[in-house]
Amino acid sequence: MRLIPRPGRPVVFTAPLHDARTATVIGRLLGPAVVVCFATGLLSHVLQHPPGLLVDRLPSRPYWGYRLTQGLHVASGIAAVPLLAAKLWAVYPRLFAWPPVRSARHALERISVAVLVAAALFELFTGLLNTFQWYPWPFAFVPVHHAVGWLLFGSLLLHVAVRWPEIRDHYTRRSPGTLALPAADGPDRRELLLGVGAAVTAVTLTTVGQSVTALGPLELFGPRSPAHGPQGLPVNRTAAAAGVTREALLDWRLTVTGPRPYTLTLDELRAMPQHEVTLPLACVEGWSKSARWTGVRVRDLLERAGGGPRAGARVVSLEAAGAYRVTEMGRHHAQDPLTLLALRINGEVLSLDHGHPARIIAPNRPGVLQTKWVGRLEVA
Ligand SMILES: Nc1nc2c(c(=O)[nH]1)N[C@H]1C(S)=C(S)[C@@H](COP(=O)(O)O)O[C@H]1N2
Ligand SMILES: [Mo]
Repeated sequence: MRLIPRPGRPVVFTAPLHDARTATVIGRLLGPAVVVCFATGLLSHVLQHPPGLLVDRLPSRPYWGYRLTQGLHVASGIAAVPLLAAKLWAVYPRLFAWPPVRSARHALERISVAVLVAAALFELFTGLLNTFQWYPWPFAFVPVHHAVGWLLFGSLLLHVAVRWPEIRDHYTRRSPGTLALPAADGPDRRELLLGVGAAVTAVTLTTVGQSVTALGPLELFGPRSPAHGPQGLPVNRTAAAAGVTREALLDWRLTVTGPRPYTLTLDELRAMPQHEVTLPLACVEGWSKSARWTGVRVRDLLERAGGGPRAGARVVSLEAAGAYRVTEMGRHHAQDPLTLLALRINGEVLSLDHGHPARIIAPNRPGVLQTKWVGRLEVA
């Protein structure tokens, strides 16, 4: 790249890699990554905070659905990091465009690009730190990450609309850049794109093992390797962090409320028909891991309390406080034969950190809703 500085004048960039074609080629990869990330993020948000009307409509199948979509959310976000870096590098000379504002339309366009860039940087930064459970900011992660996601998506749509002529020319190969610079497709750009491709492949392969078990051995940077943790599964919130102690569980009873409320001791629960399911725990933060769970079907517990065949449930944890102490379970999940109040994991009694004495495990459900240390089930 050649810089031609002139006193009192803007810097001029003449390298072909900073042309519209490079920006478009990278945008063609970055755009879909952002769209996949946005769509899967929105889905995750709806599953975690379903609007009242939706609770009973959320499907419990395919059982691996959330593992796939949340794995895609985190993987597309991670892949977008090198893509965004390359894109910003390709277009940053435009920051120095002269004159900085040519017209009202131009000013608006520059503002919209500023919003787009800021929102994209913010989403990737906060999302990435969230996968490490690191929150060095004064706001709540979930609502802000969600709101800025909409801002990012909206400004992306606007950007594509404004830039449509260049994008269309790129596809129809009538790009003025290509005509004016016949060498623009030379090794320069190819090398840049190969480099970007290699970076995307590297960050994906070294992190995706956190949700794709077969690629686990390649996982270097996934923040919480699914391979580690007691009983073959990582722990997100420990019993100590949740304030749940062994003493508090000494006279534990499961309370089930409904038309015919009852309570059960752990021995009574163990005496009920036990079922075994293999289901993944898929954390919103990107890791997931399958385990063998044994316990009592939630629908059997609800039915015994007088819940009909369409009953949903409310699950209440013993944990004193915390965003996920109480969760709603729609009827498709509550009635699914795979949904258990699990007492055992991989053949062992649940450890305290995994939710002893009883926890929820349900198909196609975010990890945050797989409530641990369950104390009460309510027919809803
Ligand atoms: N009561 C309660 N249950 C909870 C949580 C919690 O904070 N409190 N964390 C959830 C989250 S975020 C995840 S990913 C899973 C993790 O389960 P594990 O620690 O057994 O792997 O438990 C869920 N169950
Ligand atoms: Mo989680």
